[in-house]
Amino acid sequence: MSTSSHMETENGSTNGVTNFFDLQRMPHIVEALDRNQKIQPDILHVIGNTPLVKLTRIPKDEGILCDIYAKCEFLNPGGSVKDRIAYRMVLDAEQRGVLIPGKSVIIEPTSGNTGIGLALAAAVKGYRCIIVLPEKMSDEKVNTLKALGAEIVRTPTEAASSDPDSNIMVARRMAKEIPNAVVLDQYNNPCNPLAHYDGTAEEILWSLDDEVDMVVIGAGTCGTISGVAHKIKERCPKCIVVGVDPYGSILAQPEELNKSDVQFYEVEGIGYDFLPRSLDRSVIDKWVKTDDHNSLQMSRRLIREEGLLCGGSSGSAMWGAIQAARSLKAGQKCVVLLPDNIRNYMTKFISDQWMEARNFKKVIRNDKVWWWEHLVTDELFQAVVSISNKSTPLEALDKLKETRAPLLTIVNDSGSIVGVFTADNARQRLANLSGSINESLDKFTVKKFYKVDLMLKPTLGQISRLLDITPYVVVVKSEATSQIRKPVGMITSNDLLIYTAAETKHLNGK
Ligand code: P1T
Repeated sequence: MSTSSHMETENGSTNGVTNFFDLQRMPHIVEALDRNQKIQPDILHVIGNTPLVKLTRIPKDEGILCDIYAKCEFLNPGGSVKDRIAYRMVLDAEQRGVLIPGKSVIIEPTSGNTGIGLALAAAVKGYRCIIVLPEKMSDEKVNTLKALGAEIVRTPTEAASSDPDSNIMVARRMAKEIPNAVVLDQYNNPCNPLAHYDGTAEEILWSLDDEVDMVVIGAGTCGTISGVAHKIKERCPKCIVVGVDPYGSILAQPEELNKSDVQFYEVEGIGYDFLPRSLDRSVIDKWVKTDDHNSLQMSRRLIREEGLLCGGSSGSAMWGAIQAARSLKAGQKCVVLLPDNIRNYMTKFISDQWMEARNFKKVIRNDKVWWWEHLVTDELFQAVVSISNKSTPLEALDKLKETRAPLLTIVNDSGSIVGVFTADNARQRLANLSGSINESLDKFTVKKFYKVDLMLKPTLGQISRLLDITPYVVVVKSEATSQIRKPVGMITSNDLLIYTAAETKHLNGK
């Protein structure tokens, strides 16, 4: 194995500069700041030089006095800001002889976009590329990665970064096992902030003639914010640098680190449960915490009101910008960075039903059908068959066969639902992922499924909207005093149609 020195040693620097953030003294690649070149030698040369676009409607609606400009990183060829660092890390590793075309295998733990950037470079340059990403990340990212020829390894979302099952640890383990593997390691590679110090920040400064009062940037590896901030502080020392960090992450308040603060959130790409080396907190003046609801609604507004086809973390950054920019006066300039593209989320926050299912948006009203506002009753749903999470996949298959049930609900010792077993998912695991029937039931458990809680009085309209995006809805009953959610039934389109047709006949007196 040959591994990038960034990963294994403290000496993570290019050309012998040993201080991670001594960016001024590192070798620079600053592109000519124009778009006039008629022909590009390959798609990688198109990375960067993204437009800075003035926002016209949202700042005005929000009563913001200053000008807000969007740095449109979603227009990069791979669809995100992370194309910049992926290409830069590859160029640097090639120059140092760590990556050898036709021989080295690139392996990277990522939330997907760095993976897409690396897979893009690997496709053009002819490397084998293996991307390790948590289950949380969208299928759209996975399909893009596959189309670029990358191999995919998924890891459990709930695994802490230090767990052996996390994407970071799995990538490290694979790099030891696969000959000629290289982990470029965005968390510990100075080319991550350097790409933004040389590229993103230079472009912002050039666009605004070095007059920037505030920059607002979402924090993941923190390479973007740290690299941009280092350059901007040199040239524009009065500029306020604002970091945006989701609730559930510890980047904004590591000193108050508390395990229970690390929680699930939907927005992809920002927030961590550890401090990456590519974070320099000393150049960040202020932090804003964001939640999914505000972030994703803001992404939808950026698309709908400004025509910017961006992703979820763009909404987080914009929501953070609106909070922070209230302190700026008319004539001042605030830049907000929009990291990725709508493409990554077509079946996620771009879908109204997906937003409604998570209470990020109100369920639409539909006055054309009489049953829309009716409550779910037990005549509507079919009974479910449950199995213990201690069962084996073979026992689950036997139960499916014996009961002819469409699915099984999987419960823990308290009878609370932990997932669903379906023939479709089992077949996919065995056929597509080389799974084995001798693995644990956990590997065959569908954890992303839609459920409604009878205690919250779901309506038939709500069920109908869910059935637009899932073949079945599980009905649970929660106990007021505990976290226990007992599965009591399931509803398919068939159930809803039969129930409403019967009721219609009844209402018509037939
Ligand atoms: O990593 P950083 O420079 O802090 O950028 C944060 C970020 C914001 N928004 C989106 C959509 C992102 O994908 C990211 C970072 N992404 C990765 C770390 C990754 O592996 O793709």
